[in-house]
Amino acid sequence: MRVCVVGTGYIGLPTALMLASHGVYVEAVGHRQETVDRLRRGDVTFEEKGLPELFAQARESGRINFRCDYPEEDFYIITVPTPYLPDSKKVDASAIVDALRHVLAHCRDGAIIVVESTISPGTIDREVRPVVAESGKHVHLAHAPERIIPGNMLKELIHNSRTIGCDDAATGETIKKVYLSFCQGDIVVTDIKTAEMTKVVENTFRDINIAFANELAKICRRGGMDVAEVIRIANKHPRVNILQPGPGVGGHCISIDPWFLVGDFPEEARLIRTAREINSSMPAYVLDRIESIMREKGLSDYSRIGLYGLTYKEDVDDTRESPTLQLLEVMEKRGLPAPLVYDPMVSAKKAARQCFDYDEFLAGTDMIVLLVGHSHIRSSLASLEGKTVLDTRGIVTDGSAYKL
Ligand code: SAJ
Repeated sequence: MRVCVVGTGYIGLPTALMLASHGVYVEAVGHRQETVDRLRRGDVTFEEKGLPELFAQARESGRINFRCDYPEEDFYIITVPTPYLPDSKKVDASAIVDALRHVLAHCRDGAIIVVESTISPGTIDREVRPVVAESGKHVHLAHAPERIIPGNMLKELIHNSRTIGCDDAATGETIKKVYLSFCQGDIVVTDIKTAEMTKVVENTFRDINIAFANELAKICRRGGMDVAEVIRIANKHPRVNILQPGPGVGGHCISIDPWFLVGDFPEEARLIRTAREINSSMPAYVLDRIESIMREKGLSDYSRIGLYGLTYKEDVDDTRESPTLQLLEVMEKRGLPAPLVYDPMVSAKKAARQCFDYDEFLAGTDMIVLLVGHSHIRSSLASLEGKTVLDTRGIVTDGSAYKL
């Protein structure tokens, strides 16, 4: 089997490596020469458990090649990013369309083109099919949305169930064979629009459930109750499973996909919009908490506040849509002095007053706001002794920290 994977980012790279280390010959097409050069040298471009080992295995197999140009193949998987348009909240499929034009210019007649990137229902019909028709090429389109969670991507690539949306059963079977090279989960074949909708619905489900937890945190704060204790007890009910409140929802998936439904169905998607608004309100809510704690403790110097964590969640290095970056934006908008920021997982400069040394960060702060529950802080809670701590992630359980 031979596959061309277009996109070498968070989804494309693990997928390409997984295919190559399971007997498939892979041509991986990257957008930027610099990234392709790094990948050719065997450099892992982002942190993910097991990725360096998988990379080494794939390279040893001799079945992976990184390049910027497009090869002539029969099977393509497109994994490029799909952000949303800030004004209309609709999906921006331009990167898919761009990749598709290149694929169409090089693919063999009858090729299968699978889009893995998340898109809103109807995107293939509206934006992809016309490009294919215009090219005059005969190809089979499919949508097989990825489902893997950063932090546990490789295990989930192998064990998660997958959805394949396509126009005919025979194409579905061919695609299934490719994914079966490594995937041990159930593979469901359906139509394209159902596959598009299912993916967005999965992330929207999680967004709504996190919003519920965040709303409960606000209600419990106002009513003088401990939200962690309320959730812990409620979750003992056999049909209740409340998620955890936090400083907001980040990442390139859950904080974006629900907007596709709001953009396309503004009249109907009311609960979905409200959930998004609740989750987006959390960074400002954290700032309100910081201010009230500062008043209570007689603290007034914002430049001696320390924000711990810049990534969107624990033990990853991805800062996209991160609640901490959103909080920094809110602080700037309110004209407050920039706080110190530290994240052991982030080596690039992302904030004005970012420390790259934990001790330096500790020395410069009176109050620390825990925004991400990295393993690093979970195993060094003793270092916070003597500081005023606001814990937005439920990490400190001995009662010594302020909570959300
Ligand atoms: N979060 C909370 N409370 C929780 C759970 C999460 O505040 O109880 C926050 C996280 O801190 C983070 C955000 O939500 O900021 C999202 O994190 P996540 O771990 O829930 O999910 P992602 O964005 O890393 O990955 C999601 C997954 N989708 C679902 O679980 C339905 C993953 O399976 C998808 O493949 C991925 O989106 C994607 O690429 O679409």
